[in-house]
Amino acid sequence: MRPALRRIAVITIATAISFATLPISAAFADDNPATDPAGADLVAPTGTPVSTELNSWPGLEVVQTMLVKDDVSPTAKITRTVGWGDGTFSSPAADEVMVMRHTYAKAGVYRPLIALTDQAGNRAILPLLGNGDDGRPQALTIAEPAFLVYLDRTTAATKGNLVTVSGDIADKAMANGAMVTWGDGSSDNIKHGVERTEYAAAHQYRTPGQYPISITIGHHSHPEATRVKQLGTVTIAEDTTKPVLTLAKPTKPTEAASYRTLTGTLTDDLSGVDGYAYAEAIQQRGKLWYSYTTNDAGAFVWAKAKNKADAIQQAAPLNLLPDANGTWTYALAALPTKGTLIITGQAADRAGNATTFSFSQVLTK
Ligand SMILES: [Ca+2]
Ligand SMILES: [Ca+2]
Repeated sequence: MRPALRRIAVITIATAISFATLPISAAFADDNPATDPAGADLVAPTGTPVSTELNSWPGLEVVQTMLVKDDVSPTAKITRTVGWGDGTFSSPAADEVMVMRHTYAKAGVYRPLIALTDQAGNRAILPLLGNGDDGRPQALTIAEPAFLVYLDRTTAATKGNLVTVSGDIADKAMANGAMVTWGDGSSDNIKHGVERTEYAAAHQYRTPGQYPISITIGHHSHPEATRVKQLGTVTIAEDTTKPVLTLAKPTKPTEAASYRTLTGTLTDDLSGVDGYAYAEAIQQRGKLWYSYTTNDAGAFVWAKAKNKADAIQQAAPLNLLPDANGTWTYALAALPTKGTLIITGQAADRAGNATTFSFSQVLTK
């Protein structure tokens, strides 16, 4: 124990942090003569951080905990004063594991200190957050979250099309996830990993209009605390035009073999064709009706039906997938035969505008 050196250190720190509210006598209290009788309390209490918050937002309460012990004085007799570094001080309850709460009003980098004094007046002034890897007192950074590094989003779309928001949330003091609010009453939670903070979300609007989009995040250790970032509006345009769905008539339309591969077009001028599109094929052979459908084994066959309505009902919907040019093809696994071939089709654009076609042809060979 080197009381003289400790006193100098105490005075230096106390001066640096303007520990003005501490009684001056306390700063010298551990400068007792080394001639104290054996068993006297000569050692100042210790304070070990248990859990610390190193990042937070202005106006949000931070919680720091510290284990406080002394070699002689009981825990309840150790006095404590916290200097938060923003000009305010507090005297937390004298628990062994001491919970300290403070709300910083302003952004800044703070290095809070704590003074622990035992019954004999030995006092230690310690960094409240302990020392970092560099041996220096750890700092607490209070800042509004620079949480949104904005990357990309849709600003205009046609009804039915997906509006996307994607970016990177760059803040250590953020939630495990964030939420996109689309402005039409709906929202989507965004999940991301501990290290990766990229986010992406997509939404489909039902009604044309202008919608404000925002991102909300919560603090990682205070989920109830949120910050909202307005991203601006997206404009959704109406689409009232039907898609165009056609079936190409074969060059030899009366020959069954011409229908080995059906082909046609599916296009839409606005929202796009990814609503739904399918065709169905039935056939009348004399008085009998057949439908192109699957059997119990899952293979496509021409199956006998009771009547025309039954044939329509049991016909399999054949999905039509247009390529980038709007051309679709569909290969039939089984050819029709002589008789009347009826092919119908239905499609809708992304906005829900529907269209149909009906094709009828007598096959003679
Ligand atoms: Ca002591
Ligand atoms: Ca359309």
